[in-house]
Amino acid sequence: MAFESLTERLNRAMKTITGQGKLTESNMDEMLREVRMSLLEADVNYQVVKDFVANVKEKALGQKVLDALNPGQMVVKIVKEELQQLLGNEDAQIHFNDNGITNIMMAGLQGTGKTTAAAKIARYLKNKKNKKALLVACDVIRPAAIEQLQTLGESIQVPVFTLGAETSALDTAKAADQYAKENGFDTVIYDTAGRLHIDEELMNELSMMKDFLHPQEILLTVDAMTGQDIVTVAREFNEQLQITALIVTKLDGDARGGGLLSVRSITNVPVLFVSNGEKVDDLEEFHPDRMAERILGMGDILSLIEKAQENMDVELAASSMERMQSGQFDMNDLLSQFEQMNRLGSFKGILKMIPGMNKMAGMVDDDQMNAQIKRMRAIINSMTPKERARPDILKASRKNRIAKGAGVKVADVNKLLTSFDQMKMMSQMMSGGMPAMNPFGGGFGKPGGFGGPGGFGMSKHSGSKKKRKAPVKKKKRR
Ligand SMILES: Nc1nc2c(ncn2[C@@H]2O[C@H](COP(=O)(O)OP(=O)(O)O)[C@@H](O)[C@H]2O)c(=O)[nH]1
Ligand SMILES: [Mg+2]
Repeated sequence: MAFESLTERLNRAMKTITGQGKLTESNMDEMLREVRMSLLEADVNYQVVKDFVANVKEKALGQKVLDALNPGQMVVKIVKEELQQLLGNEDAQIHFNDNGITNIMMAGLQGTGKTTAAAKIARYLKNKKNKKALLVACDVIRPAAIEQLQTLGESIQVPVFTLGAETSALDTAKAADQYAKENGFDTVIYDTAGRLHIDEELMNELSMMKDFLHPQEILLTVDAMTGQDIVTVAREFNEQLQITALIVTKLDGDARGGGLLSVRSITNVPVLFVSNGEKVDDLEEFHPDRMAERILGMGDILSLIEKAQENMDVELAASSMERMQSGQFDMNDLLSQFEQMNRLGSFKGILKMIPGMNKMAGMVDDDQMNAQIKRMRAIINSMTPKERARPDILKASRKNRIAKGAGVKVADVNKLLTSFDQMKMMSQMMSGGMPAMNPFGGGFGKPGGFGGPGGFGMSKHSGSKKKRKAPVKKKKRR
């Protein structure tokens, strides 16, 4: 995931100051030096870093901050606000045409993710904005691109218009425009061809399409992995085409993130979406405030909730949660939780969105986790309905049978049963309520962290008004 080391370094930088009772120019300078290094190492543009640090310093040395009760936390807040400013401050929105069809034109270099993003946006418009969307295949340079778009269109059930690779992009666009009008489409997304580098031919083709379509949006896809090149590419495309917004792709890779952090302030073009995977639902609306918090390791619980609402069966999750808290949780619930989790994407990604869990995320190996979950699912699937409902009846012979059925060792079955017991116990403790977690406070296992005094599920100051359940005696099983 992008920003991993930036987050860690920024956190370290700010720890130097949050612990200090008094803010002085010297400990401030030390922190800012660290912040500056972190950003440069993340490949953020030099001038952007310079301005950023100067702004933070100016604000932090302001009288109010120095006199504040906890100046360290005030500085963290200032850094967050400056980061947010850098990322654009306001959420960008798609401009819809009030008096007719909204035309959206994709642009970008080859391989940056135009075709994939076109389909993702079509899906987003259809599901979230109730649009009747049409995809148009105007990449006639690479014949496979038409097929790629058709396959994607099929998977999201959005029609794809094409005249084949023999017709020029402009003629295809003209015909598609006519077709959209005749068939009641309200939003049309034009996929276009890319090149390895910006060249005149490409720009001419795109300009002609633009002149004909008068698109409400020209969306440029840029690849996060290319770092500061994003800025160069965006600037050139913007000069020649006046792009309206950016889609930063491949944030799921190990990009350092500098491109995303620099591009807005240098080109003044807002980021509309970020893409973090190859699947059609791996697209996120870009919110500068949430991204700033994510970069600072504060998590992004709002985006996580939205993702959950979109991908999970919320009712099912709620009822399983209820069963968990009332101690009725069984293997069927566990199985359905695994399935729901699966739909939320990578574990690393999920953990990162939870405040305070950033460090944990760094330790998680997604492949290993997936293999483990697959094993656990196979074990549960080998149980009879009765065994799933009452795992406490599992004795040696049943365990043997299940292990065989799932192709695992008996030890794996035992491991699952132990985890299940632990989950059950945890859930009963958690029903006492979750305290607010401080991103700069303790981590897992530390005081104030998970399981420690004042931590996750055990806090006396959790602020939850829910009644605490009496601890349930653990049943003996084996
Ligand atoms: N990991 C990852 N891969 C992506 C993302 N977006 C696109 N891709 C992949 O990048 C490759 C190029 O994408 P494509 O849409 O064909 O790029 P185009 O040449 O600009 O149309 C394909 O293999 C996509 O699956 C993303 O956000 N994350
Ligand atoms: Mg393409």
